[in-house]
Amino acid sequence: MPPESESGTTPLEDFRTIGRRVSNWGRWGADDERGTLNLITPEHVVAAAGLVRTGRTFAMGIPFDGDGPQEGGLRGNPVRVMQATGAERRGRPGSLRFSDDVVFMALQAASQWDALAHVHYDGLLYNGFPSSSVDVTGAAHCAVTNLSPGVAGRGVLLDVARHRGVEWLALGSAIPPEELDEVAAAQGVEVGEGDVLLVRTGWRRKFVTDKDKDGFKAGEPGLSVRCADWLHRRGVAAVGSDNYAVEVVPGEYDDEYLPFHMIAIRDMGMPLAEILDLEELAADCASDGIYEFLFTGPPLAFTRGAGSPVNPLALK
Ligand code: UVW
Repeated sequence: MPPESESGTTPLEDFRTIGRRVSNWGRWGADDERGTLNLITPEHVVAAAGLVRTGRTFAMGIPFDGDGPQEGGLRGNPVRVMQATGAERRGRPGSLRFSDDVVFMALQAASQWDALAHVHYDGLLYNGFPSSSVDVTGAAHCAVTNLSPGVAGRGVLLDVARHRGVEWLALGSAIPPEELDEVAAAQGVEVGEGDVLLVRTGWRRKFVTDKDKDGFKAGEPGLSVRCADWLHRRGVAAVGSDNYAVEVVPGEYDDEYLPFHMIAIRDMGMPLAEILDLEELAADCASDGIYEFLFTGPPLAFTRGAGSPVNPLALK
């Protein structure tokens, strides 16, 4: 029997109630800062490596350039400039010329991991660390370096947009857990312990089609908070999506912004991967009917970082 909040037949519970039910605090020790990544065992990685059969490889990071969806504000698109082009001699002897570049960007500017330090509420981070452990110098606890050596294991794509027969879901369209089951059954794939779940809403396709930066960030389709129980019961290790926050926006509570973030990151200890490009992978999965693969997504080891750019790969 699913908990009522997962069944969709009763009013939504307070997000804190859901968070308490799916909490992983203490599960891997009082000092744990890796959260649900602990669910990816060496055996899972070995099994996931066996999913590579053809060598087809799909990069899911979007281009890190000025054409991304995050114009202006705190997280404008990455700005990259050359500080050497090879035209200069640079005082070195001989024939060598070299080019170098410099980049200015928020760690959350494009495809990214949210570290467990990214979100907190009621004064506490994942596993009960005080929110004061994040200050202007960065995160003393739950920093992105705790995702090292990286996220590698079985990936599963649930292509919700294709299942609904649309190019992209509408802004504000919530994906309930029952639909995740439906899509998985239709695709002939199961989501299990230690998996990295990728959910395709088509929101990246919409952006690539209409190039509407304001529209990309005005809201989005995504997971309902009711999916938290579903993910917890299956032991999913991490979730990624082609939208900017994984979850539906506007959300399901009038007075809480990004409630799934609070439950997933702070209560479950689950890193989220955002602004992914799942288009080529999804087309390939639709053509061969195989929705599982080896997923790798190492973060960059930004000391005390609350997130990291990422270019995850799916290998089939
Ligand atoms: C916030 O905007 C707080 O988070 P994210 O980038 O993870 O959606």
